[in-house]
Amino acid sequence: MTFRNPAMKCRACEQRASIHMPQHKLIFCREHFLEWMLAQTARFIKKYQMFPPGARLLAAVSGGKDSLSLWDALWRLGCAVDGLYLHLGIGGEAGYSDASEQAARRFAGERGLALYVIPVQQAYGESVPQMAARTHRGRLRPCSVCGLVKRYLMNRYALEHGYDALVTGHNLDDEVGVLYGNVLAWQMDLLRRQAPVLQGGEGFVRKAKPFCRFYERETAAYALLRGIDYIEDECPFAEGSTLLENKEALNRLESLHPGMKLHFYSGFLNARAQMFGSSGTGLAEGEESGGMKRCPTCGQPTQAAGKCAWCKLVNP
Ligand code: Q46
Ligand code: ZN
Ligand code: ZN
Repeated sequence: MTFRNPAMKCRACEQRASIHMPQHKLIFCREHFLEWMLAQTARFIKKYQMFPPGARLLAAVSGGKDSLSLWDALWRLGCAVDGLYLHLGIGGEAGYSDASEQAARRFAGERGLALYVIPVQQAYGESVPQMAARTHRGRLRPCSVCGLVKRYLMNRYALEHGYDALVTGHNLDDEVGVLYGNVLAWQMDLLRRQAPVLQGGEGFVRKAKPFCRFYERETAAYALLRGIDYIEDECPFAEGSTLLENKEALNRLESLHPGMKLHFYSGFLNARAQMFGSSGTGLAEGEESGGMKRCPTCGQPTQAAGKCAWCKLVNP
């Protein structure tokens, strides 16, 4: 992941380089790379007006390199940021959920940060794979049920505990992978909602992605060079997903044209400013369709009248 060629010198201090980023034409030692990542994170937060100084933030933590690196960076930038981990009950050979919870707990413990854990099976009677197996929605696509569970529980937790914004560790590879899929299918409603920050309101917490312009390689290097002990295993359900296929296709293009992923994303943000009037801010889910209704069971927003998708899932 890191670049160690004794002939390569850091651009800032002439010490031995640790990382080469041809897409930015930058070469840095460990210290200057970590400094650059923090400065860039602060710049993106400001540029896209993600949240004001002093905002109370909740980081969605998975135990992986992106979310732990983001939590670390925001903490070092002086943000007030707690963590939320959802134990989804995903097993696999490596006991994915147990191992990732341990990584998140270790990280928080080492830094004295507050981490809240929601054990889904204990709290709602079923793990996410069990919910998926029981329902038509999830039988072939567990990620669809998992996405619903994560969106609902994180949003609700953040609102009920008075956080100003929920921050997630999505990186550039995630963003362009989703963007590519949405463009291929011309999903205009999803394109409208894909932005570095989604404004809150009407039962939705504000959501921000401060790492959305970092390559996955950069967030991995941040975790490695910072000594963050993250879980390397991917969720067993991620294998074979369309998102992974999209990412691989884009990686092939990137290897031919360094910087291509960043151009694709920043070009999209410019185009979205022309199409929707804002480059960096998207509307909360459902807002563009003319307001939301309230779920009669849990009070959370829902597009259709009657029970929300979460209540239908856990209480059919
Ligand atoms: S955790 Fe859940 Fe992901 Fe696993 S089941 Fe799919 S959505 S892949 S980010
Ligand atoms: Zn240096
Ligand atoms: Zn509901």
